[in-house]
Amino acid sequence: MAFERTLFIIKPDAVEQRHVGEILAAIETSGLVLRALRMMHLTRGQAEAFYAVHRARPFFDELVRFMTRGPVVVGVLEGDDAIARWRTLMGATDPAKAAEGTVRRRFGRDVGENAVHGSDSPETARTEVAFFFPGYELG
Ligand code: 3AN
Repeated sequence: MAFERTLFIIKPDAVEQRHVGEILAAIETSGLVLRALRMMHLTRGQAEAFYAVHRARPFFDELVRFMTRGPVVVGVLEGDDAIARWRTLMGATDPAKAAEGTVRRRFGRDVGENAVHGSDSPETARTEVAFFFPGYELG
């Protein structure tokens, strides 16, 4: 077991539908620790840069439009195996395939509007945390 930090995003669909509180409650109930939190409205440039690995995918434009259509909540979670634990709590990318009780099953609509994001590896987590919390002293 490794102590980790991971980045999460509560996406515009979940913010619009006022699920921020329930998602933060699910995080805290799971035992993961909230380490940083910020609400912001992504610019097109920020969304394109954040999702740069998906630039060649057919859904890239749709993804950028979606992620910039309203405010998001971004934050850092920490704990033992935080990356895998948050991904388990999020559920599968497609909410219809996500396990019962997961955040995407509860609040997601489809593979695009799926309520939340989570880093997928320690390297990605470091890059993504630095992207939204540059120079932030996480201790
Ligand atoms: P995950 O977020 O579960 O790691 P990825 O890395 O496959 O999933 O996809 C990154 C993001 O791109 C997803 N969270 C989703 O919002 C979006 N996405 C993935 N597939 C599609 C698709 N077919 N159409 C629209 N958006 C998609």
